Parts: sequence; C-alpha cells; structure tokens
Amino acid sequence: MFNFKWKKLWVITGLSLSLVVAGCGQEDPNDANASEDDGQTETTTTNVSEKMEYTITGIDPGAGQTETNEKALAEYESLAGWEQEVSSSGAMLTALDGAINNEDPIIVAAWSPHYMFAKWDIKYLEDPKGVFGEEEKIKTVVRNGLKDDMPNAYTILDRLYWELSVLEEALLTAQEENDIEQVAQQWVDENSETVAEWTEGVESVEGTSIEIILTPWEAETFTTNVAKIVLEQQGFNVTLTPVDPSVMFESIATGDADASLSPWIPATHGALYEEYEGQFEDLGANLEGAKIGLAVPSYMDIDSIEDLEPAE
Ligand code: PBE
Repeated sequence: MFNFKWKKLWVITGLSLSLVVAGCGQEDPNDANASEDDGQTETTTTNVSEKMEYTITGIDPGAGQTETNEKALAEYESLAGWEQEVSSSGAMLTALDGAINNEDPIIVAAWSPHYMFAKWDIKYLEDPKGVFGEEEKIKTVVRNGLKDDMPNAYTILDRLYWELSVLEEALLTAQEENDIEQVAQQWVDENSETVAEWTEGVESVEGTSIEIILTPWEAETFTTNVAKIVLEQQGFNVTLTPVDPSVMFESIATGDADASLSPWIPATHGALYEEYEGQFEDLGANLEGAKIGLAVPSYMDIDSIEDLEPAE
C-alpha cells in the first residue's frame, strides 16, 4: 500500500525517482542498492526487467518492425536473453492499456504517427546503437510503367503529401470515432484547397481501374483512403488491398498492383526496399518525421534500451 502511494505520487507530480527518494531521506538516490528497502524496489531496472519477464510486447509477425526488434534483441547486451512476444498491434495496444491502468512496467513496439502517443503518457527509449534509425519517411511507390499507362493517376500519386501534425490529428479523430474511412472523407471535404493542388491540370478519366496496396496500420489506412477518394473524384475505379509489407513490395515489383503509400524507409522496410530496388518507382515521401522504436510508460524510471538488464 505504502509503495503504491509513493509510486502514485511520483506519477502525479512528475517528480523523478531521485527526487522522491531524496524526499524520503535516502542518502544516495543514484545508488540502485540504496533503494532496496525504501519501498522503491520495483523501480530499480533489474526488477523492472524481471517484472516484464524479459519480454518486449511486439506486434504483427509480418510487420517490418518485428524484424527490427529482433535486431535490437541481438545487438543490445542489455537485451540478452530477452524475447519478443509477437501477436498483433491491437493486442499490443490492449496490453499497453492494461499495464498503464495497473501502473505495471511494460515495453512495447511503438511507432509514430500513431494515436498511442496522444492517448497514453509514453516515451521512446533512447537507442544509442541506432538500430531503429532516426527519422523514417513514408514513401509513395508505383509499379514501373505506371507513368506511361496512367499519367493522370501518376501525377496525383506523386503529389500526395501530409504534414506530420495533420496526420496525427486525423488519427486521433479516427481513434475516437472508430472509423478511418469516414475521417478520410471528412479530411478531403475540409481540405479542398490541398486536393485542388494535387489534381490541378490533371484530366479526369472514365472508370480506369487502379489497385493500391496498403499495410494494415492506421496512418497508411488514412492516407491510402484519402488517395482513393481523390482518385475516385477524378473518375478512377480504385481497389484497396491490405497486405503484409513483404507482399506489398512483391506486388508492386511484379506489376500485380499499381501503387502503395505504405513503405517506411529506411529502418522499417529498408531491407525489402533494397531487395526489390529497380523493380518499382519511388515517388518520394508522402510523410516525413515518422519513427519507430521501443517505448515504455513515462512513469517507468528508464530512458534508454541500455537501462534494461539482461536475463542471465
Ligand atoms: N509499423 C507501422 C509498420 C509500418 C507502419 C511500424 C507498425 C511495420 O512495422 O511494418
């Protein structure tokens, strides 16, 4: 009970652990051993790592980030003997919500833009080895030959671009309303000037079919649905197909699908990008300032992946 209250106070006031410990009259707040009997035992990193059962709560097996997490497990000594629990991003978000409600420690695969950073007070752990890279760009790619076959669609796809803040706001609204397609429609209605810039000088077509491949995460679902609406306004008949990242690159490379707004480059899907390079056309970023990494609730007193403890 006592422990719980102190933990609560620490969270509510936003005080650092060392300040709380200092307030308790501890001599050396920086010495992890000093906190052994002061009611803060569970916040020392060893115990936090053990309490998390040396497990990262991951997402979908096919996600690019699942592989990047494995790289982190292999490269960080602090993660020796750790495992990644793979399931789905929905399951990860449920686990994160549950842990935060109980103020339990948890470490999750996180990325932005995503509403998780608006909904919960969480922070990325520093990644001194740079496994997760710095900034990610979300790119628009099209199949080779699209420029000649569908110059009008090509021009529009080439122009699609969103500011990070715009996307974050849309994703939060979509989370509250639980309907990304509707929020995409609303966004198109409210941003007719931007849409007019994207379609300026582009001739309409009559029912030309185009297939856009997307990966099943919120940001891509929003931008791809906006693209669909804009292309439909120009007379295209648009099919959206959700797939795993590896299938996305393969479909564009073989010409089965026409375009995608979903590749995250360089860290998340960089290996796939290189594997298929030359077999698709890169139209540049549709969003900049994206990021992936490992995140923890802000009440956890660790800041870096290296603050974790190996399982041995
Ligand atoms: N993500 C979100 C995806 C790309 C976008 C980071 C979860 C992935 O890992 O493939």
